[in-house]
Amino acid sequence: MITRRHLFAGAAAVSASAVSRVALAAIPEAVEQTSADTAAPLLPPNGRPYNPVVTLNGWTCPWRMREGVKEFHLVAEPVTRELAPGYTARLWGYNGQSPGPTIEVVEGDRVRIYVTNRLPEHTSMHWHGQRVPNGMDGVAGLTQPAIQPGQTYVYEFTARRPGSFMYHPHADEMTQMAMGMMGLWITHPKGRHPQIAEVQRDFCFLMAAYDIDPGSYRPRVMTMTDFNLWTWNSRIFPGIASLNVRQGDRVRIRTGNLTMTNHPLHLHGHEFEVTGTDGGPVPKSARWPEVTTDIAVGQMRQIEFIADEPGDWALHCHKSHHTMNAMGHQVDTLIGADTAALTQKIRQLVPGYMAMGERGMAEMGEMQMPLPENTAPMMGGEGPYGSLEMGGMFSVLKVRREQKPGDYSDPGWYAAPAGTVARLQETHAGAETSPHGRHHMHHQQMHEGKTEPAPTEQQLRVRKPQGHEGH
Ligand SMILES: [Cu+2]
Repeated sequence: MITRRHLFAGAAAVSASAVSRVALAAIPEAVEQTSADTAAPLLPPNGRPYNPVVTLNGWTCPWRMREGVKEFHLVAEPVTRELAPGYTARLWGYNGQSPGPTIEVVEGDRVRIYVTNRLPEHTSMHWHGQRVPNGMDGVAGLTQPAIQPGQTYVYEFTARRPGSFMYHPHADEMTQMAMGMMGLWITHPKGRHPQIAEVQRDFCFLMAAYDIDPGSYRPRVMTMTDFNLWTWNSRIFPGIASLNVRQGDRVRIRTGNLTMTNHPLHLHGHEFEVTGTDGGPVPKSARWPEVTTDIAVGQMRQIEFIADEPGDWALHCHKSHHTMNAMGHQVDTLIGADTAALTQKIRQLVPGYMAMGERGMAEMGEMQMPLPENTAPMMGGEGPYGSLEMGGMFSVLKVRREQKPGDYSDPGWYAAPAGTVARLQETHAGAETSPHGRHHMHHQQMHEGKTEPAPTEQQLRVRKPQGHEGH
């Protein structure tokens, strides 16, 4: 799905006569991606060797090696991004996608990046976290003039420090980041590095938030805090690719936060360490085990762990509103309210009206309510045991013994060995749904340390008047 195109081939804004043939040849062609699928890791065709990353629902930008310099071409432009199957947004991004392609280089590489502006307003490019000459820092007005529509600017520097970085505009930032303009930059270490481990799987994604009204396509850029779409690489669950690994792999996950709030990233089933930030590798003596690490606005974190527990393990933001999709936060809590009479009245005015959540919100996950065109259910995602009732910043780490080295394909759902899945406690027919029956079972187990046969209805009826704490 990667297509190549010549820079000025389709750009009517620039007249061919204004640019000499020599100048045209000097600019590498821009490579465009039209798919939101996770691309296979890009094995370096030249230059120093490295172990490439996998960008979730993204791809790595190919480069041209020219006289020892790695040349990339990024085109800032309006894009159509699939947020989840059947749900698209009109964003701004680079080379056909939001986020833009991941740039991967090696410590010590000389890098030249052409940035072409095809937006309706000016932009610039900032290389977040990197050591660069001041004039390459990309702050419009401070270190360079803004890149006007139709213009191409060239940035050139040496990637001095290995690590996980980002790129994003530093011009009308509020609009341009709210529209999805961002990308990852990975500088791999040159040879072995004392603080950077060799890993078998290296995943990366950026956190971005959007405010898109259900049924519409464009983000509201004035929103400051009340976003309704919490994305990883401009994807929402169940549209976010799973992280598929082989049991025993050392796994690295690099992520950066370009939203307006912090995200506590939580992994199930394993302990990890934060091995690096956008400031560089964390010394081994300064690492400690975690299962959740908070990622503040403008920060990057890289976490590492040994994936030694087979299964389907949730990886998600621990803010529960960030694992939901487009929802109205003005919805009143109706748990315990009898909404039937109200619903009847409103239905006379609005046919098909449904009151939300009188037993909690879980029913919303299962409900097949007609949705407006182009939106996602607030929460959903079918798993092997039913709806996950999740959305937003949620994915699954799939650890499999059979997963081949270098195979990133989705192995499907985990087939748990018999006897290892939480199960329904069989009770006497009818007792299962009785609060008195449940209470009685629990009480008996606590005292006798073993499971007794469920009490009969007759026994329950006899015992009930004597009472157990408040019944
Ligand atoms: Cu979050």
